[in-house]
Amino acid sequence: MPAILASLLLSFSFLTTVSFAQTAAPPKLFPADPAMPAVTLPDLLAGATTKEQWQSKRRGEVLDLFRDHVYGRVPNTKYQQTFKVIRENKTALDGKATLKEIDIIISRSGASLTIRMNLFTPNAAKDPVPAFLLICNRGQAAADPTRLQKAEFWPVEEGIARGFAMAAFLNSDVDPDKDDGFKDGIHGLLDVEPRTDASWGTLAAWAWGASRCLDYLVSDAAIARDQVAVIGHSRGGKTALWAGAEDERFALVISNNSGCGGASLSRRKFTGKEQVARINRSFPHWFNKKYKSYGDNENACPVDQHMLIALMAPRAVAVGSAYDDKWADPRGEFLAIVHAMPVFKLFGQHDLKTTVMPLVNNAINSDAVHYHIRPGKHNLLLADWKMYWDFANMVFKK
Ligand code: GTR
Repeated sequence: MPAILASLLLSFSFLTTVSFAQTAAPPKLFPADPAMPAVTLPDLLAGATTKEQWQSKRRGEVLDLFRDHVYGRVPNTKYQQTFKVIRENKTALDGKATLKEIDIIISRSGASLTIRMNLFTPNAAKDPVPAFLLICNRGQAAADPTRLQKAEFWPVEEGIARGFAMAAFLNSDVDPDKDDGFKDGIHGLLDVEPRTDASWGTLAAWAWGASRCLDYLVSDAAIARDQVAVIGHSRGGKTALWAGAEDERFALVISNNSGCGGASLSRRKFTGKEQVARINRSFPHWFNKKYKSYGDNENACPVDQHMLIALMAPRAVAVGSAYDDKWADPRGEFLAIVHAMPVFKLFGQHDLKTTVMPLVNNAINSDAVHYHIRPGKHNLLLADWKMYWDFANMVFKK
């Protein structure tokens, strides 16, 4: 039976059983929903009542639906992959870290593409450490390995101080963020067969790139290979979710302010939030061709984004919203988690125990699921990272 979003109606009640860490900021609730049509979500479980049924059947069906209707399929083209450590500095960050600059080279038929990944690991660590891989959609300045430019977008110094490895790559290395008919980037290298309605778009290409970085990370002795998190903001957050869906080696998947086509439920339609028609107009290359048919026709799509969150189970997933980021629909991001919980529960994990958003500046954590909303604008800030690091410590039992 389709799940009705009753919670849309009671989003303002005070029945909070939420456990949160109160901060100095005055308690503030996210405002009530604007008027919108009733929302009925597609059925997530489709009769699956055990984790075995989910894993052996329903998970694959849902993954295929997302491939065919939203993000697209990676071609089966054969390629070679090599890693080259271009530079290594064992005394980076005043001796606190080792920096490796790694080229991940993908080649086919004499042509190649290089993804540069920068990786800082803490020198104080005796054992392999959890790693955070940032999909950086803001260019080199936001993920600067020289640390001459220190952006909150990639707070390496703080991450290292907390004992994490911090890695980043530029999405543009994998596929430039432009609508060029899929001629450049990895599409130019691997799209050998004619493209179809289901062929991969640019978000899927970036997600694939994250997996190539993971191929390296799991081979590095400084990294705990079963504790790698993938994190992205906005278009990078959409990408992180799809990377986590496609590649179950990611132990923690973090979507920051990912909005439409990311964590936010597409069927929640109101003026002031980005919707499927608009995102396809603005960014025609991000999704597959089929997804275009769901602009102003969301109910015809066999999936909604709660099903994407559910694909992470039983691994950990974190979603962060910003109060002023109405365009991304923070409540839609929260409700996607709420409606993904039935799958986490199949694995014996605890429920969120609420359908009410936490107060601003607060987080809700269950065994494998985290949500927070912070004040301010659309951005990935140190405040967000701190929430994700705290959650990672819970998940990885540090
Ligand atoms: C916005 C876009 C979003 C989001 C964001 C970003 O303009 O509407 O879907 O991806 O850009 O990546 O910064």
